[in-house]
Amino acid sequence: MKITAITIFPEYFTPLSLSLIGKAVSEGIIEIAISNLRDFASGNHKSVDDTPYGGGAGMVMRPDIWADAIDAISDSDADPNRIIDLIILTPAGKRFSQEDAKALSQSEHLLFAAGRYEGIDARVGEHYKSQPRFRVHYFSIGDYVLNGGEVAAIVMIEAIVRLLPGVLGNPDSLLEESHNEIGLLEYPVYTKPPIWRGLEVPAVLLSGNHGEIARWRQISSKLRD
Ligand code: 6GU
Repeated sequence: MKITAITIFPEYFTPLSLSLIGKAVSEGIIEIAISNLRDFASGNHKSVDDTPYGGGAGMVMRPDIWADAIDAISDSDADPNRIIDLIILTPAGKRFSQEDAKALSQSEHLLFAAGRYEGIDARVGEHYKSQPRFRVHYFSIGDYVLNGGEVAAIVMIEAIVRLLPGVLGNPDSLLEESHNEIGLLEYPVYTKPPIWRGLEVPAVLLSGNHGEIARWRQISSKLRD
């Protein structure tokens, strides 16, 4: 899977070289490229935004600069036939869910457009919707406002990449997650010591009775707040 992000703050994406995602990169399971939108701006100020038509506060990111950046990625794609899933991060987008992560984990090329300010000119998404090589998605990660799409893109990338074969150290973790219905949180977990600061591990977990343990976990995962 290829993952590209376009941003004016490439440094935001440095955590992707850590831990399991960094390992997935070095093992060739995924390839990550970060593109600096500013590289496609012109003039002394390299400005990427302008005032909104119709007035109002804040600035809007220019469609021409975004399209130059997106076209450069699509033109230089190692495989010119693969579909690009263009993901526009916006608090107005669809709330990103585990189901979306599963669907997007089938993609060959994810392109994250991380806007800042009041967002990206709406014609960018409209234009790429009419391009046969592109599928356009609008996603939000929750009902709060972030300063830009970068952190949201990282959240989505982590949720998607851990579903790819070979990324998780213990793939059984995925099986256990999928047994739990969506909205059902996992059960509380314990390890040694058996008594810590006066708090005991539930006795059933030390019983060795696998049926009882499974039942206890089922009930506890529903009760947890
Ligand atoms: Cl995708 N972008 C911004 N700016 N804020 C958000 C978000 C995205 N998702 C939740 N809040």
